[in-house]
Amino acid sequence: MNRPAIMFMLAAAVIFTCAGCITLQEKPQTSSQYDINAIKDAMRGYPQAAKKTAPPKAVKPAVVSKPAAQPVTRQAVVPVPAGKGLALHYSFDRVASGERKVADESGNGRDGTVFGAVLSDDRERGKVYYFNGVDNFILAGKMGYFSSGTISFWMKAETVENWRNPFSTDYANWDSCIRFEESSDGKFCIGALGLGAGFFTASMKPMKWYHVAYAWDDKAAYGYFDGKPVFAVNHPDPGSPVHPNIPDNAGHWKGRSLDFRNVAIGNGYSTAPSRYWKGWVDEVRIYDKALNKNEISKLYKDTKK
Ligand SMILES: [Ca+2]
Repeated sequence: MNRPAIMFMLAAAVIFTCAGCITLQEKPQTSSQYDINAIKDAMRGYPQAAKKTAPPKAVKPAVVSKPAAQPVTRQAVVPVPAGKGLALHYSFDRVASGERKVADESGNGRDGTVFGAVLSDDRERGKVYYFNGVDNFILAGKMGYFSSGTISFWMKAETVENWRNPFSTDYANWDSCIRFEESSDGKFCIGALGLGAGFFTASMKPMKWYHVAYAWDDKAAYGYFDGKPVFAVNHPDPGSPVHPNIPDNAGHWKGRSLDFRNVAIGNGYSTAPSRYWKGWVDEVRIYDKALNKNEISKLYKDTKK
């Protein structure tokens, strides 16, 4: 074969290869087989996950708004007795140790750091934090691995719209988290790859306080809304896929979901402004055990104002 012929074949091979790449990248993704485990995220087809090549690192915020003033009405922190399973507790009613801090009342010293969120007086609940839906959040940071646990908080949305997150266990780090999420049609759901997910409600309203709790043990995950159980789902088979557009199996993602690398209130998934909570959050708790139905009911009643 002469030299020009070889050059022509090499050029043709390069063109063919590149065309293959383009075809692969642009091939429509399908998500038809998905069910409750990928729930809302399957419906929107995970466009971010499909496009990304590697998840970005959690971003350390560079811009810090003026801190909220410490109100004189707040009380000194009195840690709860040990042994109650509380790993973190922010009532926002107590004075913290430093500027831009919120007090952890669990006794574990996990005071949060405030990034722009504003301490506010709520007509119903007293001291709560307001998040502006652009860049406000509170970081509790790294908390380690929770083989079983419960996340509980009160929330009030100023607007109910896609896809704002009041809480995440891994600030702005894409799928590597347990996160809670609202959508414009009034649904409120959880994203927790490898654990099991569900809808808390399909009729969420703005300017209304709701209590949310999500618990998990070694077998299943449980959702509660305003103190009542609303879903229970077994953890998916560790070898099963989590989503057509997301690599790695359920076992991999379960490990990611249970490792609380950077707990954040007021944000989830990414730093897109649409991911920040617009509204209020109060009485955040994380337990290192799965509270049962009766304990969740009591927690709801005890923290309802
Ligand atoms: Ca409060």
